[in-house]
Amino acid sequence: MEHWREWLTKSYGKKLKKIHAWNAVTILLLTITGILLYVPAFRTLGAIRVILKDVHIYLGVLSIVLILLYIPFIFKHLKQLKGKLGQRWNLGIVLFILLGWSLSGIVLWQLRSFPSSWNNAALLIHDLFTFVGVPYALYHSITRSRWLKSPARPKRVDYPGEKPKERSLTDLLYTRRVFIRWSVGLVLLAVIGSSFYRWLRSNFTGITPTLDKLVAESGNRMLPAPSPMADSLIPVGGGYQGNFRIYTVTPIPSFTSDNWKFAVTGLVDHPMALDWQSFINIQRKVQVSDFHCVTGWSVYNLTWEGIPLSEFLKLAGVQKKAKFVKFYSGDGVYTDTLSLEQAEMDDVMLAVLMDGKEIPQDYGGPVKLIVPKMYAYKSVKWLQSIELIEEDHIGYWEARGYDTDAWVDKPSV
Ligand SMILES: Nc1nc2c(c(=O)[nH]1)N[C@H]1C(S)=C(S)[C@@H](COP(=O)(O)O)O[C@H]1N2
Ligand SMILES: [Mo]
Repeated sequence: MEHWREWLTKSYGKKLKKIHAWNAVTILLLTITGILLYVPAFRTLGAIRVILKDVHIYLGVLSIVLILLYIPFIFKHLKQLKGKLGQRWNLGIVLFILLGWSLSGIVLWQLRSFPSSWNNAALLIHDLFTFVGVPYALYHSITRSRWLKSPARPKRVDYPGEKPKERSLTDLLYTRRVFIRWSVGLVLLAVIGSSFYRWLRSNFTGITPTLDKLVAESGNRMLPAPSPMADSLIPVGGGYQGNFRIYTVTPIPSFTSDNWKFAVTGLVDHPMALDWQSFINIQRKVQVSDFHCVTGWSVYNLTWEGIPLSEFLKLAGVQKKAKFVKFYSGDGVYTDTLSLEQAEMDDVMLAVLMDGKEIPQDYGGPVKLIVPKMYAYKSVKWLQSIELIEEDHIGYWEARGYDTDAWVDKPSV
């Protein structure tokens, strides 16, 4: 309350200054939390990530509040900047960037309230604005910081009849300033440019590694290779659209058909331990589905070929007591669970082929669990065993704050 009264009595100029200062701090904190969330190496931060995401969202809301606080001043501010073309441009660019960040941020925050086909566009815009906005903000704040501005440029006075000095202090200062501006610009370009380049490459297909290349470079050696069914070969989905971001919480494991085993254990009548050959001898099926990560990116129209989980459950003979299915990754760390009812959905699949090719090691091959109706943290990569259990198990990300409810679209009740 006190704050508001204080705010209302402030002069126009002081209010603007205050908004500017708050905005600067908010953007700085958003940048730091955003970078920590974006860089894959920091995924091992676990529970901290979930907190970071919340903090990032709160900061984003704060920055939207700041924009709203600024709106009443916009015309007065523009009038004040009359004739100052550079500053007007700056204001326009800043507002544009803030708007892009906010709108795409809201979609990412409320992912489920928007069509899932918006995910990628929102993330793309959010990333793009970050790659442009963060260097802009850094450049803006470094080149305008006080140590670059002072000592103020002394006014040049020309006396009639006197020759101006060859190189005055003013000139030196000026060149120093120009020099520093250029260096700041170049350093920013070098540091941010390389990740921007990588981001561009991975988002605008054509230059991204093709599936063939990924398969060829895969560290897995699974022999014999499963031969794709006709629908897989085409592939019926028409080829997947979008890009995976490679996520892992451990070093990426590799497998050969010699050391790979698949186990079905727990509350089943026939526990199973299969080698690769017996695994791929089981009848597979082909399905087309989308893959949605809860962080906002999606891959569409994937043609998966694999064994329906329900088929496996039938083979193993689920006992009455079993209520949940627990999935273990061959990385030794990642796990997740589905209720028995969810596990029996007909599109839950133990996939071995993607668009007719072996699933690359990076994407979770040789066997990746696919749960199309749920966010992809349910889709355990390098799946190596399943266990039928009575009590619920809390999965890797759920234990770190992810929603246990991973439905992409809430099932209608
Ligand atoms: N073993 C394991 N499986 C995992 C994960 C992981 O870190 N380790 N990440 C999950 C999440 S959050 C997503 S979005 C997808 C990502 O799959 P991709 O790396 O093939 O893009 O895998 C899921 N399965
Ligand atoms: Mo994810």
